[in-house]
Amino acid sequence: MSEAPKPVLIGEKPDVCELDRARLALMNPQIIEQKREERTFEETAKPFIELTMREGIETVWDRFEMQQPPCKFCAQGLSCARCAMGPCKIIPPNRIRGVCGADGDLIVARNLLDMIATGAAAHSDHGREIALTLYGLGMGTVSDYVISDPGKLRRLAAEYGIDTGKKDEKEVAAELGRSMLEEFGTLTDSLRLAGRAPAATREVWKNLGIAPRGIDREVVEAMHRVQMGVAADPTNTLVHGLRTSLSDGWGGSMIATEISDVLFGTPKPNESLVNVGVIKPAMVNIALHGHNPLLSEMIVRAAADPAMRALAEKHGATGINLVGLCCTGNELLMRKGIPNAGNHFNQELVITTGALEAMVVDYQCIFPSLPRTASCYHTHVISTSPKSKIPGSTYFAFEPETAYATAKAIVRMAVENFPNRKKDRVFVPVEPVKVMTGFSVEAIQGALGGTWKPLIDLIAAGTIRGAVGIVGCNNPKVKHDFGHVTLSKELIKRDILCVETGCAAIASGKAGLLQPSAASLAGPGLSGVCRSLGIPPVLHMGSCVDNARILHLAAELGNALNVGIHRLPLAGAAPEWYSQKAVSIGAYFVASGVYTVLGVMPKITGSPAVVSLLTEGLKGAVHASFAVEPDPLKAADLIAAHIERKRTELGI
Ligand code: XCC
Ligand code: SF4
Repeated sequence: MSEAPKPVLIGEKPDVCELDRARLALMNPQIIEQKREERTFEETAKPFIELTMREGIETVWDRFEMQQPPCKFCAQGLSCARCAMGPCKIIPPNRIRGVCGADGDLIVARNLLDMIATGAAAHSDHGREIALTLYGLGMGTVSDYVISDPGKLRRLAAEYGIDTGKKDEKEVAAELGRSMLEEFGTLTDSLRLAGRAPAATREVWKNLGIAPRGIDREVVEAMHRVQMGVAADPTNTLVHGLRTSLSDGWGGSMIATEISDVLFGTPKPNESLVNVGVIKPAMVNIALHGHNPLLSEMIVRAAADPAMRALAEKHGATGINLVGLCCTGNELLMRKGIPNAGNHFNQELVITTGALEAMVVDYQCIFPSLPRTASCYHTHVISTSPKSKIPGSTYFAFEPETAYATAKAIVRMAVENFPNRKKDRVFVPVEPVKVMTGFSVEAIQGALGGTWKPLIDLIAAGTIRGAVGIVGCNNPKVKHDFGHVTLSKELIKRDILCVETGCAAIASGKAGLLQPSAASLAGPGLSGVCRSLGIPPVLHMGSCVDNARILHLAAELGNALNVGIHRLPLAGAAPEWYSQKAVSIGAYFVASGVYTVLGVMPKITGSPAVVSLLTEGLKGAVHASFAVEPDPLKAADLIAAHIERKRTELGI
């Protein structure tokens, strides 16, 4: 047995001193009450937000206030700091070009392409790590993971044209892993899973020249184009943005989703609990935050080890309680029914329970200031990705080859932290909410009896008017969860089925919309369908890479009807998006033919030309466009009107 993996402290442990906190603490109960109501729509988050204000524990909302007012040129996308001749800002009437000669339209377009490429890279690099693990498993260099869904492994291999006939599981895993990894830099100029899209949708891509040619290639080309002296035309620049996003949605993200199912199981409907109330004061609590299930699934296994349970008991705890956050939390919730402590803006609040022994993170959406927050308590922030070594955290290098040993060392560190808890600061005054999740494409089809016909019939009959993918984050520009919950409620009321992922899905969970009983909030058609199938009117389809499941579902419906995705009564929405990843998601929805409504204005208003391209011009190219509508009720109107238009065009 080799030695247990040793952690290192990254930089220094921060120590947020009493003085810092006293400076931030609010005294006036009226102001506290007012801010508490302004900051969140989630009732169960309010006591924690109130505590942070009383105790001067800095949160995302405080930092947002500190940043006000923002630079208005940057807010419009009119600033550029790409090269050393700048930084430049477009301030008419005199400063109308950057030093290089780029005008406002180009600067806005380049900035947007940069955002798409960043988001696509994040999703796809995550997908690469999953594919590498599958490959390693097949080749025998990785032994801590198993094939949990061998049927799906073989189905995917067949999709990749691999002859699986006499091959054993490992050989198939190696071949499929290699085929997928090759798609990151393929010479074939095509991606296999993009072949799932209906022929008419692929035809649109071909005609516009945006069929993705390789996963890394489109991102690299995007980076090339934003180098000074390459991109010069805003339209040409943004058309490549669409191509880049397609390489994420139908490439990197789809690989991440499909192979995570192969390794950890394809989700099936299951029940669990959400919100910060999932923290159990008598137990060792470990929060798993970030995105890649390679880490979180292994922690689940390590925490189930009887030796770890015994150690927890030795330290006076009744056991080990794992809870998820954000998207890795969604992965665990979907596949294992592991409770979820909340979405993006719950990440700091869960620390203020005073009962969190460790926050284990990999990457994406993790506030770099979490170690500061944790330093107000006994909580360890444990980072694990060489791509995201967070100053003030304890770092374990997590690799698939040594995954289990590392996961055990992490769990041990959390358990040994239990005695350091200050009992008088434990604060969990809320009860968790029940949720039903696990709606993979396979699970939805299964619930319908194995074919899409019942769903298509329901849509054709108008019992269900259409479906909307509600996705994305939290953003302090929107009251936490207000956009997600209000929009979801309004759409189900109009008999529009909601399929959700990411932080949007968790928001709906906290608001009780992921329970079969929420059918009572739906219109007469949708509620009847939900009651007969025993499902909620809002279906949780997973993490943000699992938006690939929404694409897959749309493709299945399009293929069943032999029409392009753009002809279906579907829409997308990202009411509280913040992340570059969300921009990539929005772009691949639109590029795939799905009208998408954003609740937060992207930084594009400095260019009327870019605004008009995205909201109008794209219709002529991909038969879909973006809209921006901060009011979720008005967004529901836009979406409902779009769905009705699509229905009329289809003659239903
Ligand atoms: Fe991040 Fe994925 Fe956004 Fe949530 S929804 S804030 S990207 S965790 Ni993905
Ligand atoms: Fe300025 Fe052009 Fe350099 Fe941007 S690329 S910083 S606009 S000179």
